[in-house]
Amino acid sequence: MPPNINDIYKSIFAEIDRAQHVMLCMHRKPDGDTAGSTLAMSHYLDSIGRSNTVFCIDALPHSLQFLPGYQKVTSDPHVWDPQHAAFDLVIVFDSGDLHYNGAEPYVSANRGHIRIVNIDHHITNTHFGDVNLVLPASSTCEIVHGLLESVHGLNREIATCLMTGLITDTGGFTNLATSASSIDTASHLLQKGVNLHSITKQTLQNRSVATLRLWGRALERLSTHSSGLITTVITQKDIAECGASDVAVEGVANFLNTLDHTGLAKGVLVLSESQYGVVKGSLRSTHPLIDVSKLATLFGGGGHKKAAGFSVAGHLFYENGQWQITPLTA
Ligand SMILES: [Mn+2]
Repeated sequence: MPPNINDIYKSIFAEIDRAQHVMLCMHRKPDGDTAGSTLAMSHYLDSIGRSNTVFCIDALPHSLQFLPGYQKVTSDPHVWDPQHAAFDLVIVFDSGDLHYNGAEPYVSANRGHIRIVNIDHHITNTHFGDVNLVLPASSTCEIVHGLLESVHGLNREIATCLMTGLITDTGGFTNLATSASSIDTASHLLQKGVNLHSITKQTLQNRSVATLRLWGRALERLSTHSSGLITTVITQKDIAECGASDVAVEGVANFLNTLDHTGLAKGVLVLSESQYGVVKGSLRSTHPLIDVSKLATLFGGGGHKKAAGFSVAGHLFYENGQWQITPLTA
C-alpha cells in the first residue's frame, strides 16, 4: 500500500526539524514551477527560523525575477563546500532525477552525511530521495501547497511563488495538467492576495521581439511526418542571429501544441541546440492516445504524458533537404 500522504508530510517536517541548514535545489534551466516551489519553501523555512540556501546550477531567467526572494538564488558551487554552511538536508524540487536537476555531483560528494527530500510531479521520477513526495499533480507548486497548507504555513509571498508554478505548468490553466485540484489550489492562493493577472503577464506574455523572431524561424521550418509528429529545429546560429537567449526556445513547443490534433498531427517535437553542445528535444501532445514521455524515455529523457523532453549529444545541420543531428560519438 502506498504511504499515507499525511505521513509523508510528517516525515518531511521531521527532516526539517532535525536539520541545521537546508539546501534547496531547483532544476537546471529553471522554470516557474521549480523556481516557485523552491522559493516558497525557502520563505517557509525563513518563517520558522531555519537557515537555508537556494541553489540552481543556472541563473533565473529575467521573466522570473519578479518572484519574491529571487535574489537568494545562487549558482555559486562553493555553497556546497561544507565550510560554507553545515548543510545536512537537501530538498530537490520538480526534478525527475538528480542528473536532470544538475546538483548530482555536489549531492554525491556529500551523500554520507546528508538526507534528501524529493518533491516532484513527474511520472518518470526515480524516487531518489530518503523521503519522496512524488504525486501526479499539475505542478510541484500544487504539491508544495498541500505540504505547507498542512501546517498553515502559507503567506502572500509563498502564495505568489506557488501560483507562478501553477500558471506556468498549466499554461495559464488551459492545458491537460489542469485539474479540479489545481483550480482549488489557485482559488486558495487567490484568497491569500496573489495577483493572478500580473503573474500571468510576467510568465506567459511580455515576450521580446527577439523571441518572436526566433519563433518565426521555428514556424517556417515546421515539417509533418507520416507518424503524426510535427517537428521543427532551432540552432545556436538562429538564437545568435535573432539576438535571443536560450530561454526564448522554451515557449516554442508549448505554442506549437496549439495545433489541431484531430487530424494527422498527433504531437510536436522541437529540436534545439543548447549551449551545452547537446541537442534538446521538447515533446508535446494533446492527443488522448499519445504518451510522449515514452518517446522521451527512449532517448534517455522523461517527463509527463503530454509534455516531456530529452537531450542527446550532437549538433543540428541541414543536408539533402532535411535537418539532421550529427551522429553520436562514443
Ligand atoms: Mn513542473
